[in-house]
Amino acid sequence: MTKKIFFTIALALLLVNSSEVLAQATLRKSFNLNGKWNVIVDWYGSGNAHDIATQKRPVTKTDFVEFSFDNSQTLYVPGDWNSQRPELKYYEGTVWYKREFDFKPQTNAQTFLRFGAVSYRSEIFLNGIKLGEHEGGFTSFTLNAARAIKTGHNVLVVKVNNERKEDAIPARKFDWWNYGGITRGVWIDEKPANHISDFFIQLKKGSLKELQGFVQTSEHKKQQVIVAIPEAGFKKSYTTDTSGKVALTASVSLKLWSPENPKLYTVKVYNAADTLTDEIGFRSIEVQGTDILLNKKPVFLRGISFHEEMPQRSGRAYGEADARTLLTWAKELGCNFVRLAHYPQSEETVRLAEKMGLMMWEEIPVWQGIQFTNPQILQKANHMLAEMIARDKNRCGIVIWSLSNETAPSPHRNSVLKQMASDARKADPTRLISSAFDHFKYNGNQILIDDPLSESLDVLAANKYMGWYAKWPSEPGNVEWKSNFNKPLIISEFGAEALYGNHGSKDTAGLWTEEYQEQLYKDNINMFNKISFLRGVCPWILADFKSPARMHAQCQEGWNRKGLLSDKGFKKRAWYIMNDYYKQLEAKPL
Ligand code: GCB
Repeated sequence: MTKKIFFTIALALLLVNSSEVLAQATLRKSFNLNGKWNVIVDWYGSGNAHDIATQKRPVTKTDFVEFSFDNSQTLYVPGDWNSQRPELKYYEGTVWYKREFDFKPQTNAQTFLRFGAVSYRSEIFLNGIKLGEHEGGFTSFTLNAARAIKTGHNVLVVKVNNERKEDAIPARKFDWWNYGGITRGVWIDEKPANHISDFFIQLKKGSLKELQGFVQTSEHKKQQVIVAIPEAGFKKSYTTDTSGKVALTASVSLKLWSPENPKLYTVKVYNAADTLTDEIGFRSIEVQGTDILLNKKPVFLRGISFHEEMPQRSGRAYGEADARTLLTWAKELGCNFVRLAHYPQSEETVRLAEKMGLMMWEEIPVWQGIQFTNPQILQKANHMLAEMIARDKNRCGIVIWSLSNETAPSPHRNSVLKQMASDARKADPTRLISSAFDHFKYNGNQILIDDPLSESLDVLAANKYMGWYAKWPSEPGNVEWKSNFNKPLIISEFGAEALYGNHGSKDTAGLWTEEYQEQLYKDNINMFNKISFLRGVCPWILADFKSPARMHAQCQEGWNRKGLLSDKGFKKRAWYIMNDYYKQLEAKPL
């Protein structure tokens, strides 16, 4: 890569500001720009950014202006375009979005534009001025709008592109629908010039009393900041250094958050000009040998994975109502843990899961086929990781950050992921780090975990489809798992496809039937019961989900059928097997 290209990329990534992502709608008063936006579908990618962003109109008869929002079609924001208009169902390309709004900036305030997620690339123009670009379809980002916002009428134009590319994350091939669009909310945040631009407050790893974190102010000067948890009688003043940052340390006595008692406290962080208020829980999460300890007690993660998709609507899930549906299913299944697959999901999902007492695994979409030999990949992946941690670091429900899913060991892959593990630990020393593996060694009926990345992880995670993609080497109960590392293991995926209502034999003649899936769940549970270092299970997946990679004519038709629930939310037979297993686990804690 030439120096010039490197710096162009670095600049593009720097145009967005991850640290300001923290200030979500719940923390300060924001003005949302959700609702109907005008759109131009740019089928051949021939739209001219300048003309569209400035809304250039022809003045003379020979002025050549083709793309116009005047009388254009509309799409809802938040919303994927695929489920809103039939002709966009499979669309992969560019759509230009426009929203006009009236605005009166507060005196002495700084104005920021915040996007919950735009899939996958975006360029943002306010009143014809380009504010920045962003790459990555599932993380929040913020842009300083000060140089473009006006008192009165404003025009916001966003170019959105969701083409799959080799050097993207995820790359060209993935097993879910490539929903495009402004898929989460858009907000304007107003902040005093000297505001709290970021803060982190959690319990120190392994401690039930010591706080760890920091407060950062936007003005880089020495100043006083205060952290208060009124219900716990805690209030402490800190002095920042000349960069406006101070490390938080304090001893506190708090009721701990747990799935049984998901206690959240109102926390206030303020300086002379600004106050942020959040609901935050406190718990410790650590690993000791092969145990995962939550608040110092061994815990077994009874999990389920889901995509950010409402199967009954064949579209992305939005907002709290959809999150509640998905998470209520997870609770009904008997879960205390969810894997947010395969990317950071909405802030509403994360906040609600925590309130409902669900621990979370959150991951970035480093999913198979990633170009690890490409020197830009580490930078892109790390940027996504940083944005994920920036938004969710105060959510105690999140216990694991995951770096990747099913990446084949190789020198490049090992070094990129190792670096990411170390960067994630620096950004957040309080949580556990994992990565889902699918490469193992076999020896007779033995499955060995020897992936060299394991050294850098706290929790090992195996995606293993015994009975579906992998043949049983012996009776399920005789399969032996071994690990070269003294660390806890989560089976982060297993399962089989079954078309709801398709009945037949439970042996291989009955592939795609509920009975085959049900037997496969029984067999896998039989195997799990023999793994001494198993500390969590996470079936793939809560509900059938849409994937153009799945085209079996009778059984799939664009759906991955590994759901325990059908595309209409009906329970398949395997649901009840998993539900019984979780009830048994809950009845006899570790
Ligand atoms: C996997 C992937 C997941 C797929 C699943 C499947 O290993 O992690 O994204 O959807 O298998 O159904 O094959």
